[in-house]
Amino acid sequence: MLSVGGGRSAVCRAVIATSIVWLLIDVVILFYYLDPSILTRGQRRIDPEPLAAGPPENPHQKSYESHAQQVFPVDKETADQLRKLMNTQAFGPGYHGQGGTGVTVPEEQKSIKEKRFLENQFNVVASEMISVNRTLPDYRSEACRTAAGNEKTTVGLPTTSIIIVFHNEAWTTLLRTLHSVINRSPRHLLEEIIMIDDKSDRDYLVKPLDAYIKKFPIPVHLVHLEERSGLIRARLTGSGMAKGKILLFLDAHVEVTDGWLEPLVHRVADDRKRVVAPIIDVISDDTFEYVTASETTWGGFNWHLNFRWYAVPKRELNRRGSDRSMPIQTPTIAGGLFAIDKQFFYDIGSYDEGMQVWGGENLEISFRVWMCGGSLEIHPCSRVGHVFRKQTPYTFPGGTAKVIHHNAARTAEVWMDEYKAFFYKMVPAAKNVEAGDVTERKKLRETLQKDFS
Ligand SMILES: [Mn+2]
Repeated sequence: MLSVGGGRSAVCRAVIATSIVWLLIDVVILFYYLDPSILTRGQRRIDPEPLAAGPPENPHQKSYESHAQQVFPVDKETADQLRKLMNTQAFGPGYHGQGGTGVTVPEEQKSIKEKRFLENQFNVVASEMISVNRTLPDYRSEACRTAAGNEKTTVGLPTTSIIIVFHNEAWTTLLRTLHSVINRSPRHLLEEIIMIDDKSDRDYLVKPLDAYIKKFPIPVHLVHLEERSGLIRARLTGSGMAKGKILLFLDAHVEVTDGWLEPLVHRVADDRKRVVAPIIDVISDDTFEYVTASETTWGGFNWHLNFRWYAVPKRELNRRGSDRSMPIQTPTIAGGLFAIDKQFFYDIGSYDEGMQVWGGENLEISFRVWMCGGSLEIHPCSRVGHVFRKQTPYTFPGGTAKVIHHNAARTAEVWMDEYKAFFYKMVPAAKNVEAGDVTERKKLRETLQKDFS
């Protein structure tokens, strides 16, 4: 028995050592491709060589073992999971999608593609074919590039905490979000990235992700919520932890582009009552092609209290003049991505915690910002691509309509005075939905003493 046990443990040790070495090699390859020169502006590193087909044999397994455990202290199961994930994940050049191009999944993978589309309501197979470090062109207008060149230095500007909430996000889209932020943001403007896992039930988002984020060259914090909390409470958990002066909320399937962060930080730093969003470009949910959106679109809403994009009217274009680098003042923001001064965020009542899950909170904060003496802007010099989906992959407890009506009714009850009648006229079903207790929010409005007009 003893000798059998000893043999087994020797085999175990060998298996563990081999896994760790493979893992270490993967990590080395990964961070080789992660751009270290984040302080150099305007230079995009061109990846020099395609990925090697596989790691070479390593005769020094022993010495690597302790090193690997220091660099990447994970148990064997996590190491195995990570190795599998990294095999599905593209890092360098030689992969599809470089320069923001789209990919077509080969015919023989069509059925897998269609099946896996349901995982996140976008083409996961295409996402896996594209490098998490893929290159993107500089989409900024000439005016923006000139403005960036003339702008006073970014040294001395406040730091930003980026807050990303996710639930069952795909591994590659989540990583591409992180890699693009780290590759394309000046290090001295980034305080940290805070990730809030709104109780995902996918294993890879727990230990493997915990291990992976430790290797980034900036602090990345990851909190796994114990209960499904919804976007609002999850974001509030993130903002409560933030050490930066500016909060920047980001979606979990985005890619930021060159120079995206500086204009947002400048505007908020110049006036802490400005809430500033980038232009949200479109990453195709099918091919992952990066498609630029119009620079003259702003956020509005209809009387169903749905957020809508509209063409910027003449009066705002006239106010802005011919300068294409000047921010547009927008009635509402899409809510997925925006920067806000942390203190101002709390001064105006952060978010309405009576709202559920997701949806409608962007109109509530938009109304509140304008009514409390702030303003909302879309900055045409900051561009972030977002995977727009045709339908949500998530389930809403009690039904989507009920949640959306509940949230919208709270906005109407607290902030819209007699205009709320338009909403109830358009959405009669909302009358039968319990809006819940809005006393606190009404009190907040009274304190802030403003009117909806
Ligand atoms: Mn999204």
